[in-house]
Amino acid sequence: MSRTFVSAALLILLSTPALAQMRGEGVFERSDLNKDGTVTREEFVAARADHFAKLDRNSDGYIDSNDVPERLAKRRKQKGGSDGMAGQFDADGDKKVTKDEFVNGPTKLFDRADTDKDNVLDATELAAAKEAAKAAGDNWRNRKRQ
Ligand SMILES: [Ca+2]
Ligand SMILES: [Ca+2]
Ligand SMILES: [Ca+2]
Repeated sequence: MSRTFVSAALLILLSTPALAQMRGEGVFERSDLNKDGTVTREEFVAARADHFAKLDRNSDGYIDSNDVPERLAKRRKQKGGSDGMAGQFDADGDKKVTKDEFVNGPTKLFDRADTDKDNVLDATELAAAKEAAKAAGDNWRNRKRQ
């Protein structure tokens, strides 16, 4: 009974958009702006502007530690990451990520998914990326359980 409750609670937690975003799930679906089933690099970058607005939870024009839920920040530290967004996107090192820095930032997620390097994620590549994100999530869940 309590075990079921815990699993259900965990499932809800893991389905929250913020957590899903951190794992890269759903990012590409949302990036397919013209809904043709593929995501070009242009679409991916354009979708970031929208993505930024969601991450900037207090709408002050920056993504900084105030916008990162504490439990996510902790999880990143445990994984040996730096202070989250700052490391990857903070081009001028002021610990804040502006919209410009975010939109023009590295596209690691895209690069990793674009296995044939043609700057377009086709259906096969999108499916593979989704599987990889799911596997990463499962790994994390399994580790938590041990
Ligand atoms: Ca598209
Ligand atoms: Ca900055
Ligand atoms: Ca490709």
